[in-house]
Amino acid sequence: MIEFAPWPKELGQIYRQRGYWIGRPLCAGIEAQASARPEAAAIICKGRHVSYAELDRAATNLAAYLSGRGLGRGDTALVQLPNVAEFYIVFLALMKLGVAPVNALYSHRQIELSSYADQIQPRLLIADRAHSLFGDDAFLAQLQALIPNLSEALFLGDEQASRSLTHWLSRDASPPPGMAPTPAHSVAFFQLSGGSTGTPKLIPRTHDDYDYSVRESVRICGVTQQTRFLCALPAPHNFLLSSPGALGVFHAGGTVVMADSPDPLSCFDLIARHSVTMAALVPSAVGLWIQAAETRGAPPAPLDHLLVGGASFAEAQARQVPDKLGCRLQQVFGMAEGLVNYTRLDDPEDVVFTTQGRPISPDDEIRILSEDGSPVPDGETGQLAVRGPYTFRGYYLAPDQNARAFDADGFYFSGDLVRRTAGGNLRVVGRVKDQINRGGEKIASEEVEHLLLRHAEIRQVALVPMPDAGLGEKSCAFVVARTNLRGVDLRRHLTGLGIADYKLPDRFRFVDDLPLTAVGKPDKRQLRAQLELAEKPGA
Ligand code: J2J
Repeated sequence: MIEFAPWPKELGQIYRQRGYWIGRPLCAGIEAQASARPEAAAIICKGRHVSYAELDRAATNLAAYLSGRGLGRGDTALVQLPNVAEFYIVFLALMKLGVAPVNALYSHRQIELSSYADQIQPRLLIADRAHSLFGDDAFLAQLQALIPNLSEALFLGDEQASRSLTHWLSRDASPPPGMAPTPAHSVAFFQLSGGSTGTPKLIPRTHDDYDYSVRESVRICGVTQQTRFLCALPAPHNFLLSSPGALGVFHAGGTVVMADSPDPLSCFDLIARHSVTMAALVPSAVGLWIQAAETRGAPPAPLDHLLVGGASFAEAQARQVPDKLGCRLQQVFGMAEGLVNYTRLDDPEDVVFTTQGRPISPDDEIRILSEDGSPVPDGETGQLAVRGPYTFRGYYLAPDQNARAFDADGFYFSGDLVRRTAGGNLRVVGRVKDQINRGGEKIASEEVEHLLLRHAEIRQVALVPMPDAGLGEKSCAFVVARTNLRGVDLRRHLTGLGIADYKLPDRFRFVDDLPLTAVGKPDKRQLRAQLELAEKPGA
């Protein structure tokens, strides 16, 4: 069994009694649809329709192959696929087998993948030959040198049948004999943390807890068999997977329509072509859609429901959604660690436009705390702490980080600053975590700073958010260098180490020294203030 920090027994009992944890593995919902409505379309990907029966069949084929190779319950896998149907087929196959994957983002590169692999010690890698890291086997060999366990590798687009993912998905095989259902209280997969630490942390999610968040999201977002959901952000992201995401759509028997990116022109075309009814976007993409709607007209009519979350959403922009995009708005404030809040479909306009909603579960226990740890009254700002039936209890193998992120009662501190309205809805007003939210993509400042400090000529560095009209925030690195350096040298340094592009600082500022706090750390508040001042019109 994969190790994880469990919920206390008494709480687990309550969550079962109240029908939250129903002992169902994450593959069960899709399997039920495959028997009830085999011909219904589960996925539309680049014009290709994949029915529920085909989805289930292909996943079973892969599970059977992998089982024959000795993989099974308790093993782990590193998966990196783009937004294609195979992403869900692989996920379902691994859920059937009881193999827990990390689903890396397609933008991740050597640093991220090596770190994930190092943490989970996978036996299996599934990746894409079209990705720059996997055009040949050099990086695979590096991973294998790091992870002696890594014995199996399958690739989308491999020419050799034995290593081709497509080959094993399409080769008819019977379900592996003796494949007992995976215990639902075990780890189903690892979700990615946005993080605020030097190495990207992993979040073990159990079948029980994740399935509950998906089922409730389906109910709260009104997902049905008729739903056609546009997945235009990275498929592994928690928002797109479970809020209500593709798993929610599969649970309800609807259809997921895959897009490569939230680019409005291609998305509007997909909406028209496949009668998409629901989409999920980050605020920066909503901005692009509104601009496109102003010049070319609103998205096609079937779209009637837009979920927006992942980053701060300005009220003024929220108010534009119904008029400009011709659809209902539902705000989502969630996190891969667990807690998800939604505005409800029958909420008054004011709640929908000015808040990020309220928790999924009556047993999501929320505390909003002042700096001294005492609860703040409604309407006042404090740090969000939470525990509940689908909020994790610890990062994977990260005792030091866990000691900081949780209190003695098992409440997780998300690092968000929130206010609760009198009606019980939350407003996200800021954050205390050392993170940059670049259009919904999270950057842990410390991770980038550590990598920059590997440059011999850098003495000190501080990465801070700077306001950006399009993305909400971009990143700026303040650098104290020993010699004359240019931004391009440092970008090259980082790209050479192999980090995802979105983590590359958007701007470098070379300074003689950094302002320090009383305890001698870089004073990021002051640095942010400098940037905010510089961005003000007329400054
Ligand atoms: C402000 N900040 C927000 C919002 C998330 C659904 C939706 C989003 C995520 C997600 C998710 C925000 N307004 N509406 O997992 O299931 C910031 C907060 C939060 C962090 C979590 C889901 N919605 N945020 O964004 O794990 O700072 O999950 O703690 O990527 O995003 O990031 P992540």
